Formats: sequence, C-alpha cells, structure tokens
Amino acid sequence: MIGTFGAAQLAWGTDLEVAVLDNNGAPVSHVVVYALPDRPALGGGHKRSKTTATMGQRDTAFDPHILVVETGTLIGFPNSDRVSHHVYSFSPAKNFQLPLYKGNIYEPLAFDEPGIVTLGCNIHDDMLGYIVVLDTPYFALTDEHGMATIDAIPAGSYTVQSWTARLPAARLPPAQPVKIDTRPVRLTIQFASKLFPAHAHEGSSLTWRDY
Ligand SMILES: [Cu+2]
Repeated sequence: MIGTFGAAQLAWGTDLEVAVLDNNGAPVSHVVVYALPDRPALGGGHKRSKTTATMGQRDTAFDPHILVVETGTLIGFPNSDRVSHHVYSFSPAKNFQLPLYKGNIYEPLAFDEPGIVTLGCNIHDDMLGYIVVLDTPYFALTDEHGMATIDAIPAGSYTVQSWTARLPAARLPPAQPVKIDTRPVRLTIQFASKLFPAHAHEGSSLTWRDY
C-alpha cells in the first residue's frame, strides 16, 4: 500500500548536507553544525544517553581539539603523556578541575548542560580544547571541503546552527529553519566576519560518532 510506504519513509527522514564558507566564499573545516528539533522528542524519542566519549591528552595537546557530544554524555580524560596535566574548565556549562595526574585515574564526568566548555591545563598554557555539548544527537563537523553531513534525521522542523571557536558567539550566523521530509536537504552557511586563525591542534577534531 502506497500510504503505508509513505509513512515509513517519513519516519526515516533524510540526510542534511551543510556547506560552510568563510566571508570570502572559501570552505571552512572543523565547524560544528547541528540541527535542533523544534519539538524535542518526548521521553526516549532521542536518547539523553549515558554514552561515553573521550577527551584525551596526547603530545601536550587535547585529543581531539573539538569534541561534540549530546547532553548527558559521560566524558573521560585519559592522559597518554609522560608528563602530568591538570585539566580545568571555568565554563558555566561545566566548571571542573582534574588536579595534576597521569594515566586515567579519574572517573568520566557527566556533561548534563548544553553549552561550550573550554578546556585548559594549569601546567601547559598552550593546551586548548573544546567540548561542545548539544541538546540534539544531530550534529557533524565540516570536513576539509567545508562539508558537514548529518545522517538520517527524522522528518520534522529544525533550526540549524553552527559553532566555531574562530568567531565570538555574537558573530556566529543566525539559526536557519529547515524542514526535513524524505528529500535530502542542502544548506549553505556563510560567515559574515573574518575568522580568527585556526588553532594549531584543530586537525584532531572529531565527534563521538567517529569512535
Ligand atoms: Cu598539561
């Protein structure tokens, strides 16, 4: 029956492909793109799961440089270096310290508030990392061609937003409304302001979907 088939397709949704460009029209990598449902799923629609992710330290750098997770994710901070690190954040979304340590001595921490968590190390001033905590499982980072693909978004209404540390929050582009049905959706986000230079460690960025 055609009607039944149509309903099944709607439940599956489609892919959302987003191109991110700088103020000169050049592609930008390592930009977080995410789709927030206009009507968040009620209890269990999408998980606020106890997924575990890792923000390691390797070669005196946070690894990855940018980690994107859904709200509620547990994150471990294993130190693979021979030197000790002292990881901290003063960000309102997660204010914490892991005093001077080697190895993997601390239990994973729960990231229960959405927001940008900026990480530093008390010992190594050039260590800088970000955890982007989102109230949605629908996110991706742009690749070297400035493309982010968010797979299999359920049908519905969303607002699509972007984040990069290379612009102050006030200069990030406005959210774009997007309707998802069964046809793939392609969207372009262009930054109006000139971006700050990328951090040297940016290349290691990944989302927990890469694990
Ligand atoms: Cu350190």
